[in-house]
Amino acid sequence: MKTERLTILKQGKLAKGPVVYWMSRDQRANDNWAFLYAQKLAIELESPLTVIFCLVPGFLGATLRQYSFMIKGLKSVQKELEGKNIEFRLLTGSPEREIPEFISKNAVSAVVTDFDPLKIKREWKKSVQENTEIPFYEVDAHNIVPCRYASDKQEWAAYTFRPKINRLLDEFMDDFPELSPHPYKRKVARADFEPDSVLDGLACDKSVKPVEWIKPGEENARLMLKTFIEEKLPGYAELRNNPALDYQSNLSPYLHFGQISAQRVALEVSGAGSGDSIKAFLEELIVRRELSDNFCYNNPDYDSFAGFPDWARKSLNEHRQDLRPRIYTPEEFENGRTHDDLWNAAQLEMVNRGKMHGYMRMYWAKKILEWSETPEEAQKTAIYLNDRYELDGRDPNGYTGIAWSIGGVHDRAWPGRPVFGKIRYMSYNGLKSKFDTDRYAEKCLNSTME
Ligand code: FAD
Ligand code: FO1
Repeated sequence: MKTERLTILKQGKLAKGPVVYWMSRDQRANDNWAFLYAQKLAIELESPLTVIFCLVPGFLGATLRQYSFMIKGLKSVQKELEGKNIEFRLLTGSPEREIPEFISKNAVSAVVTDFDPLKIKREWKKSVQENTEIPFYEVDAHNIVPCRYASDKQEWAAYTFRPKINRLLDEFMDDFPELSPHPYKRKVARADFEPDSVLDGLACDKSVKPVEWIKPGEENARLMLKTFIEEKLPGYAELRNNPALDYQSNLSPYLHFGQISAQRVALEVSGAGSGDSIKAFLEELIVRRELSDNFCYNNPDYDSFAGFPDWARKSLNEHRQDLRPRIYTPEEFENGRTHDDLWNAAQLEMVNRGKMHGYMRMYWAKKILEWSETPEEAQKTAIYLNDRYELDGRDPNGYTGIAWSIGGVHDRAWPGRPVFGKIRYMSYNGLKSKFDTDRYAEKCLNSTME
């Protein structure tokens, strides 16, 4: 593994027990640099290897829809590890308490965890670091070019970030070794878990039901990738921004939960050729996605108005008193009860399918800005609804996508207009000129969780 992926959070003193991989963002057995590093360490120390996942009830407002997808995915990880002599334990509670407790009860010799720029994750790690004595490592298993290495500051836009990524890409598109069967084993009772009983006992909002059209887990993620490459990739450049059609990969729920590696996706897609569609897809998968991690890692205000660039804050402030053509409450937004049939259709698609078409997400968020009292309230409503219904929510891509739409992050200033100021505007008629909006609305009205 390239050492640039590794950060030593704590030197510490080795103990005698197993090496632990504290899995959090990258919830997969294969193509996982953090997991591979933990195994390398365990083999060097001639120690057993244990994976722990700390299940946190009410994580950033997650509902049954997201927990069901995640926990069923974790079950498939546990099954895969049985054959490799690697223990998988599901802990439940706050990591600040559960992780140090597991470490001391099991005389854990060292801990490896995966990288995540979100504030809540960094707080967890800081607390664990302060309450344990053993070595604590972090490996960026999510980005192809490690986030901390790609750039040492918040990037202004995709055009400033792209050259830094492209210069390093070949070096970091190295192939993954296999996760081998582990030579050392602990004599402890197995700790199996049953997804349905874990979900029954989990305190979370169960009114947002799981969706059926997409199945969780590494195997299903690879199938979705295969289908995308074979059936949609050739048309991606031309049709990906047409919400009436379905030319996106549908990989974001898998990428969000780390059930597939973005590096694996990039390796397979690059292997399929080098045309415009491949370039367009890799731009989104690598530059746009890793730019989101760069934004969230370098800007602690990634989820608030303060995180917008100066020009955008100034412009939105100058237009605070502008008359809003409409004002909707969060409930009216949530129930898709606005005057705009296309906005309502997109909201229905998100509620029913857990995944709104990418092109409509921009329009959806921008209209929330136009129809809310203040930009702060708009951002709050957009984050709340996105994270409540989307399978890929609670993700750096989401905070960044909403900050781009409402606060001009990674975008430039546009000619001023009421309410928006210099924030890029999108119009209903603009959509009508771009794709068959009736067909899209029809698709959404017929959408179900199936
Ligand atoms: P594809 O077009 O197949 O793209 C493949 C992958 O590339 C995506 O899974 C994603 O990882 C990456 N990607 C594509 N577009 C973007 C983008 N604009 N920014 C960053 N990465 C991108 N994405 C999320 O993963 N979670 C979210 O919560 C989320 N919220 C968003 C909110 C708004 C307001 C906007 C404008 C965008 C949001 N996005 C979010 C980014 C993008 O819309 C989704 O990643 C994409 O639609 C996911 O569907 P897909 O995997 O089928 O996309
Ligand atoms: N990560 C955890 O380590 N433990 C959890 O219980 C957990 C729940 C969860 C629920 C919904 C969701 O969208 C994400 C969740 N995550 C959890 C975090 C996730 O693994 C990602 O790391 C971040 O959300 C994105 O960086």
